[in-house]
Amino acid sequence: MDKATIKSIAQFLNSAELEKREVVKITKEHTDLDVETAYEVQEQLVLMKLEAGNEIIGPKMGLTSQAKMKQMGVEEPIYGYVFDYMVVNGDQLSMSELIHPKVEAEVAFIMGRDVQGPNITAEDILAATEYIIPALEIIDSRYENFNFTLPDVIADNASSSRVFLGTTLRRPQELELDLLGVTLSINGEIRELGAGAAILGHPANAIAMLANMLARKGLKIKAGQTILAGAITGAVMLQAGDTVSAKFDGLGTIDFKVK
Ligand code: 0L1
Ligand code: MG
Repeated sequence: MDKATIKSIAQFLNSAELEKREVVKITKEHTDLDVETAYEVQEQLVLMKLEAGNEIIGPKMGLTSQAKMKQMGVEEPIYGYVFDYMVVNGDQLSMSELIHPKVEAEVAFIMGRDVQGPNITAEDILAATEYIIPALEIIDSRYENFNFTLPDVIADNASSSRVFLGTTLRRPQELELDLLGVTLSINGEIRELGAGAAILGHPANAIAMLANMLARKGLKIKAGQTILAGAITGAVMLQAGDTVSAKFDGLGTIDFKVK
């Protein structure tokens, strides 16, 4: 695929996000879009957002659960980027800014040091992490009915849309992250629950994998970045009027209302 086509797909997906418009998956027309090219589209999309004055909070990992990987028929998770405008301040999610959002409970790593792959392990990540915080990710695929292939979702910045970051900070050594229990309730009813091990056996494994995937592109994890490790729970579709509450063992709660 030539550079101009890659840029035009990135522009198309960026406009769909900005105009809150769902679109047909890219691979319907561009049947030759493979994973490598999809990351090139994502790079262009990221560049467009940076040129528009947005800042990267950190990369994020997606498709880190066995269930999601099986569903997509893939063996490797994917990554995308969370930008400053995606971080919600306060406790309200505005439906009018989004297409068809879903919420999933995650943990985020606040990095104290740069981490340069390859050959990074979970131990390296834990040693380089300053704090762990709870997070709720709002994924909002730009594709109709979340209907996409792996290259489509990579090109679409791994469905990144919004994130609520919790205020409880814990040192990684204070937690057993694989045993971290989480419940996700909507309107007072527990809809999803899970433990940190849902993320590749241990959330630090996902961040290590991220460092090694970024290294293939000559990139690294940077000190100060806040990185979503992947979903501990399944993703739940949101409706205006919903009240969302997530409880994280030892990491407090995150509550918000969908307006
Ligand atoms: O953060 C994620 O795991 C999202 C990956 C994309 C899959 C989806 O939109 O469901
Ligand atoms: Mg996620």
